[in-house]
Amino acid sequence: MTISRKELSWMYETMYKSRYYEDEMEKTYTEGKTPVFNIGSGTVPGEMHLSTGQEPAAIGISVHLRKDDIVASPHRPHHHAIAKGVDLKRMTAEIFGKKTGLSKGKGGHMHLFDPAVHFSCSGIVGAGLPQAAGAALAAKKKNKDSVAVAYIGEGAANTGSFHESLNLASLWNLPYIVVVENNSYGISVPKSASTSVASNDLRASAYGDNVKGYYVKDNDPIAMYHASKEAVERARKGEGPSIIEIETYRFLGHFQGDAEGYRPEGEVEELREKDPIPLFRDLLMKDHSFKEDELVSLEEKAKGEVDEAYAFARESDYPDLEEALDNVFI
Ligand SMILES: Cc1ncc(C[n+]2csc(CCOP(=O)(O)OP(=O)(O)O)c2C)c(N)n1
Ligand SMILES: [Mg+2]
Repeated sequence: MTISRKELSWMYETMYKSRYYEDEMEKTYTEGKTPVFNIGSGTVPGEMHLSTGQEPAAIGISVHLRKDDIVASPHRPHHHAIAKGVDLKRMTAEIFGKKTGLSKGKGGHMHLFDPAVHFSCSGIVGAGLPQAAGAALAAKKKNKDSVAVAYIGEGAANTGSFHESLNLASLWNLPYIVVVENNSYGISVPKSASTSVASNDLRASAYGDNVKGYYVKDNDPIAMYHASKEAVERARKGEGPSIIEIETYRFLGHFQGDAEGYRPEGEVEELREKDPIPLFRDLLMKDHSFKEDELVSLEEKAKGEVDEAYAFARESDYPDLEEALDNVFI
């Protein structure tokens, strides 16, 4: 099964865009928070969970998704949002707390919501699982062939909502896909200390014959493409839910400011040697006849879009004090 040149271009450009976005966010986040770290101050107030290194998980499935497919993402959402086509300017403004943001600056980085592309995320671990299952049920009841994807971390696979959602998704044969990003840690807890199975795709067999499990190793965007293609096609044809676990790498801390005392020495350096973006770039040149200037122009396009989004967020106004209690539950 070959991947078209158009798909490969999109995958490279989107992975690059996501990485450049996160690199910019990493720098921007420290503005106004030094010399004494105050989480509520600076250009980007609040907690920050970056997805640097985890790009293949989002890009490998999103290449198969349509605008009307539904995505529910957790607290580490930027790569998923970028891959789903969330409005980058309004997303960045939201993260900066500006009034031009997706939710007028009141949601922040863990609560991005863009109904135009059916994207949402939540800071509550496991919350997206039943939400996406509900969206899958709605699609089925409306006789649409759209699919719903819940992205979770491997830590969230041990929450009750994983079991409840997959049980009903199987029983009702929903177009539902759970992507488990195994980045080896839930905050500081290694997977080996939290999870009884070797990988979460093995749990598929617990929910019935219509649930299929896929395991993607080595943070490989091409393997993620193939597993996801099959899972999305199965879901669209009404053949049932899937669980895809991808072995991925978190290059940074759980959150920005994490001292990472739980990491074995040299781990991050080792992971960075397997950075999926330069590896994918080399592969495109070696096996798919991409030329250097073609890749540079995709990179420039991606950077331009991200730079524009950050400029838009910086130039936007903060909400007025009088708006503080509008559109919130009190
Ligand atoms: C219901 C709930 N419990 C606990 C937390 C605190 N918390 C935030 S992230 C996290 C760990 C998540 O680990 P994982 O699912 O592997 O995702 P990762 O951070 O590795 O992407 C926890 C326990 C929370 N936000 N929500
Ligand atoms: Mg994790």
